[in-house]
Amino acid sequence: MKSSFRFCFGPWNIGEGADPYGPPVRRARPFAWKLAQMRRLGFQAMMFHDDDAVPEVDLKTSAQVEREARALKRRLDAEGLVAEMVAPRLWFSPRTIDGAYTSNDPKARRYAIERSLRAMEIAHILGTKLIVLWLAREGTYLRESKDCLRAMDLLVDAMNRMLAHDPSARLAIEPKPNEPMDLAYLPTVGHALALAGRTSDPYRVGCVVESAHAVLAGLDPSEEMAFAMGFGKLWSVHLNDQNGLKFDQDKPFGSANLRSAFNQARVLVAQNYGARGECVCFDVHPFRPTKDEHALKHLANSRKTFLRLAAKARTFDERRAARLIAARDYQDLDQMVLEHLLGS
Ligand code: GLO
Ligand code: MG
Repeated sequence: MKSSFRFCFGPWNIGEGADPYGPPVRRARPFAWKLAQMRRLGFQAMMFHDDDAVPEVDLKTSAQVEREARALKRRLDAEGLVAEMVAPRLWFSPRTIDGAYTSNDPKARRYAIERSLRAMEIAHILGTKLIVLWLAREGTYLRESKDCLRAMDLLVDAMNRMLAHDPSARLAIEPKPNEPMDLAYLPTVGHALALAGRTSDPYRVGCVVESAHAVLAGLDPSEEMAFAMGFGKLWSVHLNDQNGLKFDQDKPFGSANLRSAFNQARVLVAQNYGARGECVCFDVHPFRPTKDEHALKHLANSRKTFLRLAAKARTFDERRAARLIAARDYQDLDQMVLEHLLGS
């Protein structure tokens, strides 16, 4: 199916199925293989952690990092692909066990900022201005261990350093309420945008909304997207699904709640998402029992479901819906949505 959307995923979305209770269950695919699948699956862009782009980035000199990032850019160009964003992976290092920008240890905080500036260099070479900040360990297991007011100051300081480092870069905060931490500091779009307002250049600090993260916060993903759009700040989406308040499931888009997925597609279509170059990214993982030979289906299926739901959004009878709303006939409005999704 042809579409005007630019679709995107990250190398970590073709995973091997390890979880806290068991080892990998599928073979590890080299990066080149993942790259080669993209166009065939109808994807045009790739998301990168800094160390997806330059493995073991902490162990390399600036010159090495630059050389490897340039080589990757040539590979992307050759495949006709673009880099959507680069995200500093601040949560793997032994130095950030107790957090990165908000760690109580000044050495850890310094490392986090230096590493983020490096990630920005990589982004610059890969030709993207979007830096995604998923603040994985900026939170606590026990609230008494950190001071929230101070944590906000530290987050603002870190972002200001990044904004000053590259005046053309934009920071997209990816809010999430929990996992890996019990309690995260920026759990929702509202928190992220409020903090953006305290930075030195609020216009360059926005959001990426992940469906599952909104569900984990007890919120409606399409409303989180709309809220960010209301500020001109929905710069990316991580579409996926989540069956209630469980571990972070990253299910295929629409898998748990088709109606919620429809509402997400509907708000994106209605607001012409993508017209300013935004990508439709899927942050999805295969179910653990998935066999090797089926290990790309979650991506292809998420894309297919999104396109089907975008078409449903376009064919939704808005005039009839408006009449039912005017008559306050929400019973039939509800049924109209269900029948539209069920098809004839
Ligand atoms: C985890 C996040 C993660 C980020 C990725 C980019 O819950 O969704 O997948 O999107 O690391 O920063
Ligand atoms: Mg995500």
